[in-house]
Amino acid sequence: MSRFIVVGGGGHAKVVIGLLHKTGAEVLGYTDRADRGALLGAKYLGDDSDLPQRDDMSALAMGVGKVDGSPARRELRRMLAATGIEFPVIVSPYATVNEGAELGPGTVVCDGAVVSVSARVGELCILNTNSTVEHDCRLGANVHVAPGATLSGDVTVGDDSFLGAGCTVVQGVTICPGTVVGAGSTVLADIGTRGVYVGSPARRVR
Ligand code: JB3
Repeated sequence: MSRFIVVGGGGHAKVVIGLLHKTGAEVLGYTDRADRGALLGAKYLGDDSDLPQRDDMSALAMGVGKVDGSPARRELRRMLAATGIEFPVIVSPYATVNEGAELGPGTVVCDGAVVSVSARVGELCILNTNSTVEHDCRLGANVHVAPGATLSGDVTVGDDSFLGAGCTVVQGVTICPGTVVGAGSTVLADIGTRGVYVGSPARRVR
């Protein structure tokens, strides 16, 4: 059984801890900048600085979430890679991952999420509750598909993008890295300039 330490102690960390419990993994605790109390029974272990010296863990999980187009999580993972400990894929037993789908290291697939046939998802992505990544989608690294968001077939999403809760991206659209799509928006055309896009059809607002 893998013995995880979760990096981060907020709401997303709690989701990840809950998923790990459901998969039967052991959670030794979490690291953060300050003690945020027990998270579903997982205790605070201090900050990240001790992680390279710890010999009691076999896996790390990224518990720091994202609601922006920032690469910060990827940079954090690169720093922690110095520990030599990997970030395995974490898939809820209540998610559906179909034939030919690929998930990169550290990607988290939450309850009710669907990854359709031959979709390729990069490292450190969050496929949040009830999100859908349809057939042949291509997601880069560190993409957050928020709860209820739907990517139709053949959608491409660049690194570090954030697709807000309940948004829809129609088939074949390509979204450039670092893009933020607002909750409930509908993306009908390619997005080639990073920024924040809102509305139906989604338009750049900054
Ligand atoms: O939208 C949904 C469903 N979930 C959101 C999630 C994806 O992102 C959620 O609502 C939040 O918007 C966000 O969750 P997160 O990241 O848990 O939010 P927050 O409460 O801000 O917790 C982040 C925690 O990570 C804070 O306690 C930070 O101190 C901690 N943190 C930040 N950088 C870090 C680091 N912890 C460690 N160990 N190392 C870091 O470098």
